[in-house]
Amino acid sequence: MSDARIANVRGRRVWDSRGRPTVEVDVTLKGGAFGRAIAPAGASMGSGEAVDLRDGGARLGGYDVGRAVGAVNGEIAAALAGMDVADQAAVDGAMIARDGTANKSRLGGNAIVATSMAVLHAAAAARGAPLWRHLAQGRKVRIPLPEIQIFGGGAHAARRVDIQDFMVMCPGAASFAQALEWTAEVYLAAGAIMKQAGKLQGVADEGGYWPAFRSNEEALDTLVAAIRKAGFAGGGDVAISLDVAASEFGHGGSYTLALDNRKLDTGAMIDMLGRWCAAYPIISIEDPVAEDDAEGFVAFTRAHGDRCQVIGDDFLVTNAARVQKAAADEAATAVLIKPNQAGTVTETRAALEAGKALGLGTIVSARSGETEDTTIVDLAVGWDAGQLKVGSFSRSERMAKWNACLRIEEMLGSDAVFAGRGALGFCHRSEGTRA
Ligand code: 2PG
Ligand code: MG
Repeated sequence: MSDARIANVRGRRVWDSRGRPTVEVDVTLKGGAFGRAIAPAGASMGSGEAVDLRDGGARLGGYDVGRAVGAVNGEIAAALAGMDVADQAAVDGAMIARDGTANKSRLGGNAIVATSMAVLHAAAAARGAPLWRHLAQGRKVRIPLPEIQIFGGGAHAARRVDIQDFMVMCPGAASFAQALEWTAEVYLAAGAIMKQAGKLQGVADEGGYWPAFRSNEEALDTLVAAIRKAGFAGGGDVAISLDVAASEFGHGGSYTLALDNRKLDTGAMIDMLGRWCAAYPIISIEDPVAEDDAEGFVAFTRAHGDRCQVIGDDFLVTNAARVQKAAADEAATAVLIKPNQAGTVTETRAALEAGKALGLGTIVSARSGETEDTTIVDLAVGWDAGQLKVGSFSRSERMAKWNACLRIEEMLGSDAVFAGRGALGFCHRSEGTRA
């Protein structure tokens, strides 16, 4: 292995899939190895997330990252100079200490996460290994079950519908490649249905069709129709997954479904989602209630967690302590893992390992603001997360990630094990579905 001490850290402004500025970081090691990563950005964010540093003001909608890039090239570069990238925890710890805030708001979650991931890439490069293999360290890993959006909504589509992500999962597929092919058929069929109905109006932030629906249920009905049209009966091989992202339209136990013109309390919200679970082939629901509704999470998981995966996203914000508490309270059966919610690779991994150790499903996830950076795919495979959420099946910031995972599956050849149905997290271990 070449000299793995950091010679140079360089940040720059690049642009994300919403046309907004974001932070890219290059890390060069003394031995010449190189790593690069770009910070993604969320739109529907948990209040407990690491906070991005943005310039504010009128220019570029306030989204510019001049100060965050300055932090990379100034304080962060100085703090990391000479450090060994083989010790990711020490590098991340140095940035956390230098930042000095609980939410990384001084140097910026965007500056810190891009640097942390660039350091990880440099460490893999120094060992001459693909990142996923570097992370697997010889352990057996699975190719994740993908969760793929067909209709966008919520904060990603000007709140045209309340529910944020209408997705499909293909637990019956034999491989990642087959899951993508089946999803492509569903995406195609959904587009044809929207066109025929005169409702094809482009795509939302993550590439799912723009949700020109009269009700949230109409979106579900259309998704079922698309699954059928694509040749799948629905429920077995191809099923539905939702990200309700309920923190966007509810707090204090009160939920306002603007499209349906309904106000619901927590109990009514859980009942409505329960009716959907009975009427539609839904196998996974993310953030069914708001991040401040811990009792709602417990009640929903108790009612439906035996047949529907219950994912905490805004609720758990990739935080190991919150994951541990949620597992102890049986407030979720799975945890979404987003590196920029935690802010460093080390903390992201801690949240994922906490989830796995406690029998929760783990889903590595992109953000609604993305780039060509495919680091999360390596994390999902190398850490054996079992599930991967990247957005829809269009737009190259999404397809770059699906395609990266296809290449890993091909590289593994006959050693590739597709996580499939077994990766889903449920309440009861009796099916042996949780590894
Ligand atoms: C989510 C993500 C991705 P955002 O809520 O899970 O769909 O959205 O990045 O806007 O938080
Ligand atoms: Mg979410």
